[in-house]
Amino acid sequence: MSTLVIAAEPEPIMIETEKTAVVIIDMQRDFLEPGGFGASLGNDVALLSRAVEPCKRLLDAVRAQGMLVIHTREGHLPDLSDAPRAKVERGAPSLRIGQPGPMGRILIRGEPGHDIIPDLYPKADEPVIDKPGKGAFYATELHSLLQRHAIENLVVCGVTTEVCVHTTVREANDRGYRCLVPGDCCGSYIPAFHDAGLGMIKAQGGIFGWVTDSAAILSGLHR
Ligand code: C5J
Repeated sequence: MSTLVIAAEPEPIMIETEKTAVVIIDMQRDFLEPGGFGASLGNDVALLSRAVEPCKRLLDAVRAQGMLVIHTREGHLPDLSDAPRAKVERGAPSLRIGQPGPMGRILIRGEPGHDIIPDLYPKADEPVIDKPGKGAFYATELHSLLQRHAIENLVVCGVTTEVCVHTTVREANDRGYRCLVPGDCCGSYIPAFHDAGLGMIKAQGGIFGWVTDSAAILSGLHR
């Protein structure tokens, strides 16, 4: 087991690699690729794709250490039985969950847009958590999976910073996990929300967790 000290805000954090999992939130084609759901809503997907290279470097490094890597995907069953009406009935009718989009039915499991982008594709032995909500703990097996691996710390990255990353960090914090968020491995369509989201995590002595960047984690791993 290696113990790492990672430079972070509001203060450095010490983590043991065997008790730490990397959770990559929703790096799905529909959110990140031109022609996907995010782009069809008028968003500039380049703002999210900036996070891909840092995530890749982080993934390569933590995989080399044998650390647990978990991927998540936001999406629903084809019959929408796991999608609350209040969620489905939001936004322009033609762009709602389940409607045909540029990459298949929007946010439906098994559709091309629901899949993870090729650059960050999960390895065969890496768990993929399909989640119907914004948070990765709601209605999923994530907590029991982490408990089985005796995980105490999470490195949480992915998209979008203020929605699914933030919700997951809040859920994890309430369940007793220490969360470290590398800001350059996260992205938002709204830069001010990205900055505010990271600011909220580290404020008040790290009320939800710690904020760092991929370089600091890599340097902690290689020290
Ligand atoms: C995620 C969303 N993944 N913004 N979803 O953040 O709806």
